[in-house]
Amino acid sequence: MKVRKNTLYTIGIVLILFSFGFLFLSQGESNLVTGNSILENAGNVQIVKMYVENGKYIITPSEFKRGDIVRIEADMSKMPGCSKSIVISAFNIRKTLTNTNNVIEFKAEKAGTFNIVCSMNMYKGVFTILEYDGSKSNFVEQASSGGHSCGGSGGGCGGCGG
Ligand SMILES: [Cu+2]
Repeated sequence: MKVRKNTLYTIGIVLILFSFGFLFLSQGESNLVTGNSILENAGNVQIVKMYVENGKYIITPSEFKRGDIVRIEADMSKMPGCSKSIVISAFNIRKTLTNTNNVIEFKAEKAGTFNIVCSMNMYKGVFTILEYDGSKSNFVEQASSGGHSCGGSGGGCGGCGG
């Protein structure tokens, strides 16, 4: 009788331990789900592809939604010369892309049409951030007048590759 009772206790304790184990496991899973919703709170991540063609930054898609996290991934095989040196002044971004660091991320915290240029203002492109409701803002950032233009008399930073 006494042995049987102990065996039952042992089985009981093992079962309880297992239950705790499962509780911890399921807790871990629900934490993962929580992690996802934290990302959602930070903003939807919009993946954007970018390369240079005829002296221009081609950005696909070129329209994002306000509040999104914009993640620009550059195709470095199509980023000639100083086009790698990116300036998005509206979002205080200055970054020189490399083969091992070809991503620019920022939060689309204001709506409008904005410029992306190379550090010498040679290569140019635009992108648009739509309002929260998907409508288009009237704001258009004025292009800087400085620097060279591609196809003109030529700049001193590696030329405008096609
Ligand atoms: Cu340049």
